[in-house]
Amino acid sequence: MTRRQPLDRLRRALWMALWLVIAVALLGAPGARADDGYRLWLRYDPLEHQWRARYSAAAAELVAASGLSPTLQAAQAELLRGLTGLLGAAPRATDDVTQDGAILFGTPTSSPLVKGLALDLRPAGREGYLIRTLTIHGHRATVIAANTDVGVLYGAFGFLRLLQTRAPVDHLDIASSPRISRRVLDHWDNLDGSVERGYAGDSLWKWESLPEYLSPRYTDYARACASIGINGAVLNNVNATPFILTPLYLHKVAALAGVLRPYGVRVYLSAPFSAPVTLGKLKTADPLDPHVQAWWSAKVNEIYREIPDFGGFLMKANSEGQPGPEDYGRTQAQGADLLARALARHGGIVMWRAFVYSTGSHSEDRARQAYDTFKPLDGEFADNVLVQVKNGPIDFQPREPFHPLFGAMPHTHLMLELQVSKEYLGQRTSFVYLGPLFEEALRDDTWTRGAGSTVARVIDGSLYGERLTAIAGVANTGSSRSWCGSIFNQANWYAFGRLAWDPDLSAAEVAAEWVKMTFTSDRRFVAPVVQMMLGSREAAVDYMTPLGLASQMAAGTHFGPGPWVAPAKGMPPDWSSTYYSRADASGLGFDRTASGSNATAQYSPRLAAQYGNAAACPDNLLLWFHHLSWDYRMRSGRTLWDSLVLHYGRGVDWVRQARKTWSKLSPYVDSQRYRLTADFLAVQEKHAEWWRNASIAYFQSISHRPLPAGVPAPPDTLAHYEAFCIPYVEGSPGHSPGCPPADIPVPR
Ligand code: GCW
Repeated sequence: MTRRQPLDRLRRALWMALWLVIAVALLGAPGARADDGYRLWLRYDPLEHQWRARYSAAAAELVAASGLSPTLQAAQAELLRGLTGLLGAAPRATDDVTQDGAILFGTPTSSPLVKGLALDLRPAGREGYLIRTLTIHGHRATVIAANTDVGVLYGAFGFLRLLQTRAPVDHLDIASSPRISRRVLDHWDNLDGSVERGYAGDSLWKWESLPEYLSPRYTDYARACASIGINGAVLNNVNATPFILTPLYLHKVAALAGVLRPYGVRVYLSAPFSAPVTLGKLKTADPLDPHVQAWWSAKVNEIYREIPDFGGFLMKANSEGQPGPEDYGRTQAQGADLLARALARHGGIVMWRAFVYSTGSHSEDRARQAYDTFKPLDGEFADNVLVQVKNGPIDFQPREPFHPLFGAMPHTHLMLELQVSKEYLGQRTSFVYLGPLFEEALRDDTWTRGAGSTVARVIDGSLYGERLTAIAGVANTGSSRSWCGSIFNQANWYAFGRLAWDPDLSAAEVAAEWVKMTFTSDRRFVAPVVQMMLGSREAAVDYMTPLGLASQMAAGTHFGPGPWVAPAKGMPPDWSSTYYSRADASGLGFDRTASGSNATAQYSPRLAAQYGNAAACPDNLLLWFHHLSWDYRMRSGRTLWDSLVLHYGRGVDWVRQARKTWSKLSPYVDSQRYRLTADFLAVQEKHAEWWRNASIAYFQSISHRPLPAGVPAPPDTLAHYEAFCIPYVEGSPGHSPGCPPADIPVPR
């Protein structure tokens, strides 16, 4: 025994301690790491050991032909990046299958190996893909094949998703293709860098530094879109300025189009209908005027010289002060036709919004207006026009019935517009997963051709045999590091893309996918978080606008309650809350039955009968269609008043419970994303309480009914809630109209 032994032991112990520290730092609890959410669901962090071992055998080499197109290069880069990250080692790059576990990707045109397989690629269609496990040269290979390069790119993302969600990949036989051909994000981004109803910072597009500077964010945006199959982006706000059509901006647009193109994302623009006057210096923008027609035609030709695959225009006309064909006594169809003709020879399309309502008339029911305007025009829209219809007849409320135009225009291409950005659902901070709302909107049955005439089947073209099909989501992206202002808002972007690709997916499966890709596949995290996500939208309905109420938000900002907002001088009555609630001594709700506005008659006879009869109308749409006495007996046996009050409380309770659930989940998530979500849930609890208290205080001042036993009274007076307001809200330009300029009470 020498004297060195104790020293060696000490040295060994020190080394071990050091290794332990390094190991903990590298592999340690996720809570120790910080993550700003920038990578969205495309994180590609190393999988758990057992999954890495399992998948590595299927990802030994990546086989690529030479001379790949930019799109196939993007697919290759994504596969390399994903596999290297998830599995901890890069697959060998080869040009032939040389061992088991090869991944071969391509089209029959791009890859002789894929061609040699003589696969039946018909199920892949124009944009879809096959993923199959096959034997090539005696080796087991995964083949990602498609008819088009973009199909391969979608297939690459599809394959990575299998790994990210820990699905078996040993015997794959997948065929996937999108049901809807145009899957578009509508950016309400202004050229000054602000975003209308944007709650995630400034615009993604940095116009001032384009076309020279192409931010890496543009590429990451395109990757994210491609990963969920989004293939179009309207770059600017529907409340458009003509500048977007100037040569200066068209250069910039072309530069962005160049970045998005390899990822299959086409660029579209919004344009003001009056552009021939404001930009072209013509005397009129009348769609029947030959000079106007020539102006648009020349402008469109100019656009296609810059952007050969330009998608077309999204138009908001004669809506909320925007110019339109009605200014010249022309119909919406004549307006759309003007642009459609200019675009047709280039293969471009027009997405013509049905969000049209004339302001000012007191007697009209706003919910009827789009139908009344558009239904008579069925069959008059050109073949390259889609009428873009919001999911509900008013405006992206927490809950609305489906828009009666769906199913009502069999000779018109109809597309669906959803709002991803949560203007009326708590904006940046509230934890509200929109999957259930989108699912509901798609699955609603219009009954126009018997059972199963769902909105999804109207817009995917299967009900009326249309070829031009589309769906749009108002984007929730911005310059915020997390893209969407919060981690959980990312799920809404994801869900929009996934449901646009396949409207039959369920909100639950999409949520589970997203959670696994974004956080972890640990069941102890996935199960409670998916459950939270699935309950979150109904909770928001409960504490904001239960039982079919709508548009009770603060004026202008749409953040926070404002049920007392009455028609203001110079403002259209339907920009108030009382117009919608119709709360009075006799009861609550908007009578849209035959005895009221008769909006129920815009639905198929079966639904008209159901909605028109309070006893048959679903509870969650009751006050949308009926004005009922405060003492009306609900199916539950409770009075309407008691029921209303309990819904508000239920919403608040949900948020409290969600906070508790989340507080136990810190071991499974990095500290930064954990904290942000926890803090935002705290904001939401306050927000929900504010909604509950203000709404109960207001409606009680009209119902004069006592609160149900055991329900706490709002802590403040109605006057307090009415006076409290938030003067500035992200995404809402200017000072909130509901706020007095001075003497603003301090928030509690
Ligand atoms: O929901 C309303 C919004 C407006 C928006 C409009 C629309 C872009 O409050 O900000 O304008 O809808 O959809 O055109």
